[in-house]
This record gives sequence, C-alpha cells and structure tokens, in this order.
Amino acid sequence: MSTPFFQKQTSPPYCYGVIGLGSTGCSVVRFLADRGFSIVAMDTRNEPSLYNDLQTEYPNIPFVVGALDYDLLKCCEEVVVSPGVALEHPTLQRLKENGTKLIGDIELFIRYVDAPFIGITGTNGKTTVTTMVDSMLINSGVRCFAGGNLGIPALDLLGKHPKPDLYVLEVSSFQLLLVSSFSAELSCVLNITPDHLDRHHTFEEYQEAKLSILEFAKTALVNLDDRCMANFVTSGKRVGFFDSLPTNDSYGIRTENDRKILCDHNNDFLAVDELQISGRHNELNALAALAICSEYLGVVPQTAVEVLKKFVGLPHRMEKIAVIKGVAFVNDSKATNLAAAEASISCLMSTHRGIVILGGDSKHAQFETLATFLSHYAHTAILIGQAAAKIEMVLVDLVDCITVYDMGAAVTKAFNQAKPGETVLLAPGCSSFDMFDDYAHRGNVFKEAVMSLEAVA
Ligand code: UMA
Ligand code: ADP
Repeated sequence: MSTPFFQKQTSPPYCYGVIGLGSTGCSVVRFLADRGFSIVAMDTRNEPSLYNDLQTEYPNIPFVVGALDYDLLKCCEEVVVSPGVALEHPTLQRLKENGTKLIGDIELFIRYVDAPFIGITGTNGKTTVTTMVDSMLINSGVRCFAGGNLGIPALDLLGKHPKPDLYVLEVSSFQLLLVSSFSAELSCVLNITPDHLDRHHTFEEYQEAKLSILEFAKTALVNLDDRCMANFVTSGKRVGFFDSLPTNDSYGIRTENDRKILCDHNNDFLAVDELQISGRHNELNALAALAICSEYLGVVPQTAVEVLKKFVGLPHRMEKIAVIKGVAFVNDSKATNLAAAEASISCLMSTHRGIVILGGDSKHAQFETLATFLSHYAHTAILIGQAAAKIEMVLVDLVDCITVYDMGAAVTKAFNQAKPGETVLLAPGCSSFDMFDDYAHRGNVFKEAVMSLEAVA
C-alpha cells in the first residue's frame, strides 16, 4: 500500500482528486491549481495525450498514470471525474462507498460561475443549437461565452475580464451524472432517444440523466413532441417547442400558403424556406434556438433572426462534399446514434433512394427498427467497423449489404453502386472509436477518400 505524499486537509484548502487527463481533466487541474487547491491527478492510460504538457506546467502536482491509486484518492475530499470515465470503475465505486464525493467539471463551474448560464442538452442537435444561440445572442448585443461538451471545457470559460453577461453550455448526459443541481437561467432538452447505453445501461437511466438538467432551472424548455418530456412538471416556469400550432406557453410551426413558419403564439419569426439548413430536425433546432433567445431576451430581435437565416450548418453534419459524375457525397459523421442517422437519411433521400455508409461502435444500440426505415430510403448499405455484422443481420433481407474494412473501400464501393442523381451519405449511426480518433477524424478520412475519387473519376 503506497503512503499518501500529501496531507488530507480537514478545513479548506480542500484536496481534490482529478480523474482523466483529457481536455476536461486539464481544465480542472488548471482551474483548481490556479486557485491554490491541493490536487492529485490520474489517468488509467499509460500515456494520456495532454499529460506531458500538464506535468511540465505543474511540476509539483502528483500525477499517476496507468491506473487509479485508491490510497491517494481516499485522502481527497472530492474527486472530479472526467465525463469519459465510467463511474462503474471499481476504484470510483470504492471511493463512493467510503463517502468520497464524486463530482464533474460542470459542478465546479456552477459553484464558481459569475454570471447567469443556460444549459442545452438532448441526444441530438446540442452543438447545432448551442452554436445558433451563441451567435444569435452575440449579434443581439449580449456578451456571451459558449462551451461545455461542444469542445471548450466549461471551466476554461471562467475568470475572463470583463466577465460575460451569459454563459451558454452544451451539456452531455455523462456530465449531468456528476452535477447536484443545475441551477440555470434556462435549461433545454432538445430530444431524448436511445444512445450511450453502454454507459447508462438502460434508456430510463439515460433519460433521467438528461432530464436532471431541467429540475433546478428557472425556465425549463422541453420538446413537446417527445414522449419522454411532454408531461415534465417543474416548480419553475415550463415552456415547450414542437411541430404544431403554438399556444401561449409554447413555440411552434404554422403553415400558410404551403409555407411553414416558425412562430410563437403572437409572432412569426421566419419561414422554414429562409433557412440554409434542411430537414425537419433542423427546423426544430432553429425553433429551439429562437425559443431560447426569446425566453432570455423577452423578444427575438431581427438581428438574431438574420443570424439564423445565414447559418449554414457545422462541419460533419450533413456536410456536402462533392458531386462526382452526378453522385452527391455527404458527410454526416456526427450521426453517432440511430436517431441522428435517420434524421439525415430521411432528409437527404426522400426523393431518390441512395447509399448509406453505416457502422462503427454501436454502444449497445439495437438496430431492428432500422431495417424497414432504411429500405424506404436506401437501396444499398455499405457497412464498416465493429457493428457491421450486427447491422447486416437486420438489414440483409431488405437492403443490399456490402461489408468493407476501411473508409477508402467504403467510398469506392458506394460510388460503384450509385447511379447519377443518387446520394452517398456517411451517416454511421455509431461512434467512431473502433476505427478513428473521433467523429471529426472519421469525417475527414471520408472527405479525403471522396477527393481521391474525384481526382481519378
Ligand atoms: N480516461 C481514463 N479512464 C477511462 C476513460 C478515459 O483515464 O476509463 C482518460 C483518457 O485516458 C483521457 C481522458 O480520460 O486521457 C479523456 O477524458 P474524456 O473521455 O472525459 O474526454 P475529454 O477530452 O475530457 O473530453 C470531454 C468530452 N468527452 C466525452 O464526454 C467522452 C468531450 O465531448 C467534451 O468536448 C470535452 O470533455 C469538453 O467538455 C466529446 C464527446 O464525444 C465531444 N462527448 C460525447 C458526445 O457528444 O456524444 C458525450
Ligand atoms: P450533438 O451535439 O447533440 O451531437 P449535433 O448538432 O452535433 O448534435 O448533430 C449531430 C447529428 O445529429 C447530426 O449529424 C444530425 O444528423 C443529427 N441531428 C441534429 N439535430 C437533430 C435533431 N434535432 N434530431 C435528430 N437528429 C439531429
């Protein structure tokens, strides 16, 4: 048993354990070290990517890599766990059983935040809506900082001068598991469909984590089309958004002369055909962003509407790459679960059946419902990654299935099967970690393969 080489404090300054040395862990170490706290930091991997820089920056912090050291961690008052680390880890379980509090970076953010904040979660559309809201508010004169799950760790937003009027956080279910009360000005849940069941085990557990963002918010914005939250009750204000005519406490869509208009009970904001992004899912994303601006500002300024009209979407989300000999190639690598893949497939293949590249790490998803759905939109599925065989089993009677072993082969096979006028869509419905660093790496490899095809076609 190793001897702790720092003393447990019974009064502040606290000792914190930090687990995971990725972008969250680094932000936590910097945040706590700069405020004079004692820290011990650990990672279960031998060579976490940001470790060397951090060690050079903070030579006095005890770092442990390759395993978690229970004896050191039990001397900490609280242990800050990165969102990617499963709470079932035996050391974390043991710490919990022995009374050590496990928290996340968002809990620390909430303790130290110096301005109001908004939280946005949901299975899909978080980054899109957070980015829309951030730009809409900034252009309406609000000094607004955005971060969280979308990339900039929440704690990195704090401590800037002058401080902002508002923080807008994209929050994941993993982050919500480690927050005690998400006391936001406004919290929004965009949608809840099965995802991350390898970590949450049941859909109910996942749902509970997502809905916890609403409980302590002054205003809870929910998707009224979603059975998981349509009847959500809160002691604060509750407003909704949905694809129906709005009432006085909801935002919705009305139709006039065949034009769909995003509106509330009293105001029209813009027509759906004025958006640059397509698909029913993006109409709802835009509506949610308008609802958030309206609830925060009390109105939706015309500048915010103009920003929304110009929003062209983010990389790796239904991103058009090229048209080669009449075949369109679209990168939706960020479709890392089935609902996301179905959203882009139904949007892009509603008139012509096409070809979808699917597969990766399934995260324990069930694919049974995909077969009938996919056969309406696609004639061929190109399958990659760990889930290829599992997906083929459910699709094989309804759609042509071809399994390949890398993205280059997937793109070539797809092109060979496609006719002019059809679309080849990368919408994997799975996470990328079995073959790639992350979804962006997967999308970039797809883009490169399409470009090489273009060069020889
Ligand atoms: N690690 C361990 N033990 C483990 C697992 C991981 O020690 O069992 C270590 C790794 O070796 C690595 C570090 O933890 O050094 C990585 O930590 P992390 O996986 O929590 O990732 P971060 O780099 O801190 O990034 C996290 C989010 N990642 C996850 O939730 C998996 C990022 O979201 C987020 O942008 C970032 O914090 C800033 O807030 C990414 C994501 O994939 C984009 N999110 C999921 C999603 O969107 O579906 C939830
Ligand atoms: P997140 O941050 O929640 O992963 P993104 O905005 O990055 O969401 O979009 C991820 C993927 O989810 C996109 O590729 C798109 O296909 C799909 N998507 C976006 N918004 C929605 C939505 N409201 N409903 C269903 N799918 C969506």
